[in-house]
Amino acid sequence: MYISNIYTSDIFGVQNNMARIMIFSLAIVLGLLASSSSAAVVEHTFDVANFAVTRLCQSTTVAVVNNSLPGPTIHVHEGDTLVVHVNNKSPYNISIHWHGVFQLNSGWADGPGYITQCPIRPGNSYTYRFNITRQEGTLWWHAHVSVLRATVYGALLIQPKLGRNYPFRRPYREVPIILGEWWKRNPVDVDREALGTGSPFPAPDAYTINGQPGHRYNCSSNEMFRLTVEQGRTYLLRIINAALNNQLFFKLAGHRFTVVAIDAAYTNPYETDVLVLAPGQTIDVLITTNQAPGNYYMAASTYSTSAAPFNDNFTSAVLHYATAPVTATPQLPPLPNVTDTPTAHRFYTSLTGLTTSPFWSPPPREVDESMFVTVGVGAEACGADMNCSGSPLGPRFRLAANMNNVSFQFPTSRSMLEAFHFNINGTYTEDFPNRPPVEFNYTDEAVSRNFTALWVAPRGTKVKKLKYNATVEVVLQNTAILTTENHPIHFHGLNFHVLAQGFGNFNEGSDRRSFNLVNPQERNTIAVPDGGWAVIRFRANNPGVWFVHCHLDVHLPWGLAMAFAIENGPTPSTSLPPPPSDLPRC
Ligand SMILES: *[C@@H]1O[C@H](CO)[C@@H](O)[C@H](O)[C@H]1NC(C)=O
Ligand SMILES: *[C@@H]1O[C@H](CO)[C@@H](O)[C@H](O)[C@H]1NC(C)=O
Ligand SMILES: *[C@@H]1O[C@H](CO)[C@@H](O)[C@H](O)[C@H]1NC(C)=O
Ligand SMILES: *[C@@H]1O[C@H](CO)[C@@H](O)[C@H](O)[C@H]1NC(C)=O
Ligand SMILES: *[C@@H]1O[C@H](CO)[C@@H](O)[C@H](O)[C@H]1NC(C)=O
Ligand SMILES: *[C@@H]1O[C@H](CO)[C@@H](O)[C@H](O)[C@H]1NC(C)=O
Ligand SMILES: *[C@@H]1O[C@H](CO)[C@@H](O)[C@H](O)[C@H]1NC(C)=O
Ligand SMILES: *[C@@H]1O[C@H](CO)[C@@H](O)[C@H](O)[C@H]1NC(C)=O
Ligand SMILES: *[C@@H]1O[C@H](CO)[C@@H](O)[C@H](O)[C@H]1NC(C)=O
Ligand SMILES: *[C@@H]1O[C@H](CO)[C@@H](O)[C@H](O)[C@H]1NC(C)=O
Ligand SMILES: *[C@@H]1O[C@H](CO)[C@@H](O)[C@H](O)[C@H]1NC(C)=O
Ligand SMILES: *[C@@H]1O[C@H](CO)[C@@H](O)[C@H](O)[C@H]1NC(C)=O
Ligand SMILES: [Cu+2]
Repeated sequence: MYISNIYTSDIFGVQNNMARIMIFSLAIVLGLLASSSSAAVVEHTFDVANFAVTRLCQSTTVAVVNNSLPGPTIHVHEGDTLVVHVNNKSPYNISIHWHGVFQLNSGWADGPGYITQCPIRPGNSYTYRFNITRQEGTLWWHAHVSVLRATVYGALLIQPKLGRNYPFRRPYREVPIILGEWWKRNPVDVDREALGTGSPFPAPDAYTINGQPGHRYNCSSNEMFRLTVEQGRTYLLRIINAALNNQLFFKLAGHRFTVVAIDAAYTNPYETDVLVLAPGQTIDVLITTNQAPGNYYMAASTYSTSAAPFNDNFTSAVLHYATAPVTATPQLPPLPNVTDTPTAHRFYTSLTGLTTSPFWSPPPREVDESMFVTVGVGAEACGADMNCSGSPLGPRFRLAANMNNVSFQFPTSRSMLEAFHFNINGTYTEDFPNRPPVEFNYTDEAVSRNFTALWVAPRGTKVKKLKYNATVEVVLQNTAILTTENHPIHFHGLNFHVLAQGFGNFNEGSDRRSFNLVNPQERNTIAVPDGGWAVIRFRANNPGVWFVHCHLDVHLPWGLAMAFAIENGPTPSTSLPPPPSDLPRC
């Protein structure tokens, strides 16, 4: 009935550590390692190519890595160097982003197309080379050109270096759980059509867990991820939301979760029976297999705050106790309502950072740069070469999006990082504003409806330049223009602390008093509340150009993005080295 599949090999733990220890000992015997260092070079090859994937009884040719969906899971230890040779054997321009990796002094390996590199063209290769430092937990990798990340993605799991432990009880096994979306048509074609007609990106035909839809979709009952567990053990589930456009609730029948990390930053343990992840976010949870032997469904369903299309069914997988009959009907967890903002908000705001983590750094108390950034959708004239008959705004307009009334325009002639590093004019301008040009009641839908002049933001490729080590506070304020919506804003190259979140307009007087400067959560992607705001702080300690954008993929070509350009520090170790010689050029 169920297919116990490819993922078995990814459930690592004891065996994997044994292998590492053996390699480690061998290295000492060979005298290859200096006394205390256990850092390894982990090397992989990714072949990106079109491949016929069968889901929902239908075969669809899509780009994937190494003929698998999801692609290979990468295992590293903190302190390792990761080297990945990417060969583009697909017909598309691609690049790979290592989502959440700091890329300290290695911005050339970050991956977003036209930001830190030009795409790898078909037939070409590029080697990503970077260190994994001062972060542990679950991250992931995905394509960062067009919508290719719909099928080009996989897990990147970071364990403590040998000799160090997790700041929680040692799990018996670790299991990646990657949530995704599946279309019966190649997403690249779906995207071309949506962009060409100004229509919204259509809902996926299914959500998936580890690439499989589960039992709720037509013709998918054999396509299910199954995790076999032993009684009375602790498992670490490393959950990733790799979906393009949907936030997802996640539940597991009969079991509670203890959250121990988010976005590869440790949290204080937080007990809950429901999780919510915005696209781009990850959560590490412990579960204990202390229930009656049997089968239990895990399931993920939409959390939606907008009128955008979503799939109204849910994806499922089975947690199977080894001693129970495989045929026993699994229990289903009750899932929250699609619009259950109180449940999502409770989860998002209950997490706090673990100040005893070896990588904890307190949020900056003094702020050098203070920004107030509006985030939201808007409109744009339909292009002369387009037919916007599918646009919800009528044929003359299509949907767009902006930050502080600048709708981000990708450059085409070179990457922004090359322009920054080599001081070349004309690729971007340094005038991203600290505040929106017009102050209005940002979250009042009546104001937004009445003043249509607010809708259209000019396109621009603007950065905010930062001195090395500057401390920055950003109030992210959602707007009600056209519609309110929760936007998950992702920062490349940095984690930030989340000091506070709320609904309505940020209030300088009262909301500032609610800041958590003691143990705020640390993340790389913040789901800014629907019709609300979030305040974050970070230290600009990583030279380079760092993309900041909505991780709802559909909002990226619409322009919901900006970038920080962080200058070099005073020393070589605080400066960005020159690019590798194989960096793809335009
Ligand atoms: C991907 O496939 C290539 C070519 O078959 C192989 O050399 C490589 O080891 C594979 N990589 C991973 C991470 O499995
Ligand atoms: C990465 O780590 C290696 C080995 O420790 C070191 O030689 C190299 O300088 C590091 N690279 C960067 C960009 O920090
Ligand atoms: C979800 O799938 C189940 C099982 O196939 C089906 O009974 C149900 O009608 C579906 N719901 C929706 C909203 O499509
Ligand atoms: C599933 O199949 C049934 C029966 O063939 C059909 O009526 C229904 O519309 C299908 N649902 C979806 C979501 O395709
Ligand atoms: C979800 O909530 C909406 C708004 O409160 C309500 O209209 C709808 O009936 C609810 N759906 C379910 C399945 O409870
Ligand atoms: C735009 O597309 C619609 C639907 O495909 C079609 O009916 C219409 O004729 C097209 N308009 C133009 C100007 O091509
Ligand atoms: C770049 O632009 C600045 C400001 O307009 C100007 O001062 C500088 O000379 C230009 N540099 C080059 C290389 O053109
Ligand atoms: C903004 O609009 C909201 C919703 O209409 C209203 O409740 C609030 O009082 C307004 N705020 C200000 C400062 O006018
Ligand atoms: C919006 O326009 C309507 C009709 O002109 C008016 O009654 C209302 O006061 C306006 N609302 C705002 C917030 O300006
Ligand atoms: C955005 O800029 C345009 C062009 O300068 C202006 O017409 C519009 O009112 C601005 N909108 C906002 C919300 O500031
Ligand atoms: C950057 O800030 C950190 C933390 O305050 C400090 O330890 C470091 O010396 C600073 N570096 C420079 C180059 O200013
Ligand atoms: C692929 O990338 C190259 C280099 O940036 C660019 O010239 C070309 O137009 C791109 N092709 C497509 C189909 O986007
Ligand atoms: Cu968005």
